[in-house]
Amino acid sequence: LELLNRLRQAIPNDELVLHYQPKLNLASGEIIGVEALIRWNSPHSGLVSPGAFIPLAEETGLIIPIGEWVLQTACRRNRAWQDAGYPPVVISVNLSPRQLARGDIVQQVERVLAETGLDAQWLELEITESVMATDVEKSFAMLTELRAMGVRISLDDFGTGYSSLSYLKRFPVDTLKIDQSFVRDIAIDGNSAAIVRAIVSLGHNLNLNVLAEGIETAEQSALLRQNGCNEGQGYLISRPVPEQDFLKLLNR
Ligand code: G
Ligand code: G
Ligand code: NA
Ligand code: MN
Repeated sequence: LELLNRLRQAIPNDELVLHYQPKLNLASGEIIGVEALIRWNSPHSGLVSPGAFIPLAEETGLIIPIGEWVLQTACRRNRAWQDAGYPPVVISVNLSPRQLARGDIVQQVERVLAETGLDAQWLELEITESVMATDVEKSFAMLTELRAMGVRISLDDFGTGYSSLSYLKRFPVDTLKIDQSFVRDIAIDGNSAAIVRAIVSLGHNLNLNVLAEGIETAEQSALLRQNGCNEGQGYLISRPVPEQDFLKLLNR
């Protein structure tokens, strides 16, 4: 309860921050995008990772104002980088199922893009497979509208959820993010390697981008490229870092 009260104050007290993790074209080394990941700079406990407060925020509904803050901030910063002359990148924002369940995400995204002046093509929303399985018709309609606006959609943690492939066939999605559990074991476990290969060919055959997350070693990166996966993210390239550190990477 005390944690909850402190978390409620986090937005008005300006204690939330975004860190940024680049996404790379593995072949060229070029930064093609960046994922915004929230942290809570709490005067009480220091820099708190989202794993420690996002579940509470989801339970209590605080994820709604927090999620809106993340969307606003990510779009505003990305527009500021473009205005400052940095090479343009797509910024990805994680959406909780609850933010979609509320039903006004399309209007919220429209408003934030208008307020920040960011073109829709530079925003991507990361959703998990569970979103596709809950209230399918409503999710389908909202994602279709977002995509019609030019916003991209990626499926996070792909391969770990419960969704059937029939959802994938009809859902408006641009990118599959191969879950890091498969990437972690790709060099040591034949089954993980086989699953990665299957996701890559499934995605490409459906005309989707496929990105591997959680790349920690050069060997994993090489194996991914050998298996046709050309986009990646992970500690090998960069941890999620504060804005100024990300901009140094973007400038290189
Ligand atoms: O680095 P990492 O500790 O950043 O993130 C831990 C978890 O928190 C991940 O599952 C990530 O998707 C989630 N997360 C990070 N930032 C956000 C955010 O802005 N919104 C939501 N809903 N989840 C986030
Ligand atoms: O659920 P989502 O995929 O958004 O969560 C991303 C999480 O994975 C974040 O906590 C982020 O810090 C973490 N992460 C990103 N790259 C790596 C990596 O290379 N290795 C590990 N172990 N975690 C990573
Ligand atoms: Na994510
Ligand atoms: Mn993920």
